[in-house]
Amino acid sequence: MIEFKTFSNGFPYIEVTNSVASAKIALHGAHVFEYKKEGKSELLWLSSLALFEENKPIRGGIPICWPWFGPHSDSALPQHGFARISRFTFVSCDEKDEATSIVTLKLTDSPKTRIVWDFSFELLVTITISKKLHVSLKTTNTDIKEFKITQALHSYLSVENISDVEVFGVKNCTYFDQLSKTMEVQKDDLHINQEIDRIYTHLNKNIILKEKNRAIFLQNSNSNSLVIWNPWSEKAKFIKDMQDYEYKNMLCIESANVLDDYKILQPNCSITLGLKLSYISY
Ligand code: TA6
Repeated sequence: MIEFKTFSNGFPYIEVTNSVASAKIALHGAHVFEYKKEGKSELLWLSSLALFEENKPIRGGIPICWPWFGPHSDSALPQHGFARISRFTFVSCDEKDEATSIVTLKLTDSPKTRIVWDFSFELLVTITISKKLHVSLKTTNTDIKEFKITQALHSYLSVENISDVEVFGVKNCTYFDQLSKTMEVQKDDLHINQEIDRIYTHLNKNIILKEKNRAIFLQNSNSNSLVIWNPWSEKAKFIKDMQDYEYKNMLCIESANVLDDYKILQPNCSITLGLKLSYISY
C-alpha cells in the first residue's frame, strides 16, 4: 500500500507498507527517512531534530549527495550538491507482489538547477522496499556536452551504542582521512571511539556493521569509494539539527563515487549507483 501524506507544515512524503516492510520517503531529495522490516527495529537513524522543510537537508535516513559530494570549490554553492534540497517528481509505485514495492522519483534540470550546475540531466531514484531496502540512483546525461559528477548515498544507520559497533570489510583498505588530510591504511576491522570522517578508496567490497544484538549488510554497486562518518560528541554540538548525545546512535556508511572514483558521463550515457541494506539474523 502506498499513501501520500504531509507533515503539519505541508511537507510531503510517501508512506509504503507491504507484507514484509515499511518505509517513508520524502519527495524532497527522494530521501528515504525510515525503513523497517516487519519484526525488526528501525534500520535508519533519523535525528530527533530533523528538519522537514523545503530547501533544507534532512538529518538522517539516506540523503542523496549529487552532483557533487562534500563542499564545492565555490563556497556559495550547497555542500553535497542540490539533489538533497530539491523537490523530486513522483513517477510511479509498482507493487510487484505483496512483499515488494518499488517507488520511482525523478529530478530533471530546471532554471533553478541551471544556475548552480549548467547541464541538462535526468536523475532517477528507484527505491525498492522489501526484505531489503534497495536505493538506486541513475544519472543520465541529456545534455550535448559531457559532465563530471561525484555522488553518495549518505546513509545514516541507526545503532544502539556506537562504542559497540564493529565494521567489517574495510580491513587492509586505504582511506583518505578528512580530519588529518592524510592517506592511511586500515589495519584492522573498524571500531569507533572518536570522531571519524574517512573516504575509503578502491573499495568495492560489501560491508557488515555489527552490534551486540544485530548486524546490517551493505551491498554496493558501481561504487569504489566508501565514506564513514560520525561527528562524535564535540562536533555534534555544532550540528544544529541533531542533539549533542545522538552521535551515539548513528553511523554513516555511504556508497560513493568520490575522489578519483568520480564519473564522467558522455551525452546520452547513464550510470547507476546502488545500495542494498538488509538485516543479518544471528
Ligand atoms: O559524509 C561525511 C560528510 O561529508 C562529513 O564531512 C560531514 O560534514 C557530513 O558529511 C555531514 O554533512 P552535512 O552537510 O549533512 O552536515
